[in-house]
Amino acid sequence: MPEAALHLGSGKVRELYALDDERLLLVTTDRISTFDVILPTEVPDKGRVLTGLSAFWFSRTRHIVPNHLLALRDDGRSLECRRLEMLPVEIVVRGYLSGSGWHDYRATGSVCGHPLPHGLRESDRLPEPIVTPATKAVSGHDENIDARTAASLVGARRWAEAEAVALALYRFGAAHAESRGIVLADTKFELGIDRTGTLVLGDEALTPDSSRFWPAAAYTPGRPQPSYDKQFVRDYCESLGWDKTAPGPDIPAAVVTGTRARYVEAFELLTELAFDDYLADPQVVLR
Ligand code: PZK
Repeated sequence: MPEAALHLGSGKVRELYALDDERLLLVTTDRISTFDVILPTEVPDKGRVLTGLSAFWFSRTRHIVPNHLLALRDDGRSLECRRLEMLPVEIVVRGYLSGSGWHDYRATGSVCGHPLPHGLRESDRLPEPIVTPATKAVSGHDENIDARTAASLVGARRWAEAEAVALALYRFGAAHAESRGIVLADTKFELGIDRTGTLVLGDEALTPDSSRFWPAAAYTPGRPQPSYDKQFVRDYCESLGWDKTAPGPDIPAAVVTGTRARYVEAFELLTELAFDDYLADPQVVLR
């Protein structure tokens, strides 16, 4: 990052900088979190896998919605982005019943105001994908809200537009992933508005950090599914009997290597590119 850039904020995994009044730099690190805790051990190339996947999807979904990507830097882990006015809601699309969706369904039979059929099991495919908005609560944990509440936060017309865009993005991503042996169970989008008032896709898109990717070959409803990327890390952490509060444990080299391989495998399946080609020329994902 040669030029002066003002650090705007840190996520668990990403760093955000201002380049100027109109441009941001979104840097994805090799940090990994599990059970909501950042671990002390990094996974080499994880940042470049996530950045490359995001850039890949941005380039292939422009027919659905414009996005904030201006440039992919040659480090492979940094995106120059247009600065947007971000909507104050996260937009999750769920095609399968998992995580907080499964939790809410078990308690109420509904998810974010969507009544669902009786008798669904954990990880079951839904009859149709549903849009489940959430707000960032002060606790740092997202809080599911219903469409009425989302519409009151962004306006009814804007909410209708955001819902339609998010559904179309999910359907596109899920169909592509399915053809490559990956179930896209759910995914989170962050949308913003540009200076002309146009709705624009921001943040990262359709990555394993913003989505649940499940290996299709192992899909078995009725229980939680193994995660495509983080399962080795989760299994190792579970084997320690760690209480899931910070600081997390160091991760052994073999678990790191296996996890890196899973990220690279997801990248290669979804992009149909060799990861080495991406390292040699990051722009390859945009073509
Ligand atoms: C924006 N975040 C999340 C927080 C991170 C990321 N295009 C944009 N315009 C204006 N703001 C944002 C974006 C994007 N993307 C994203 N916060 C603001 C965030 C902390 C670290 F890397």
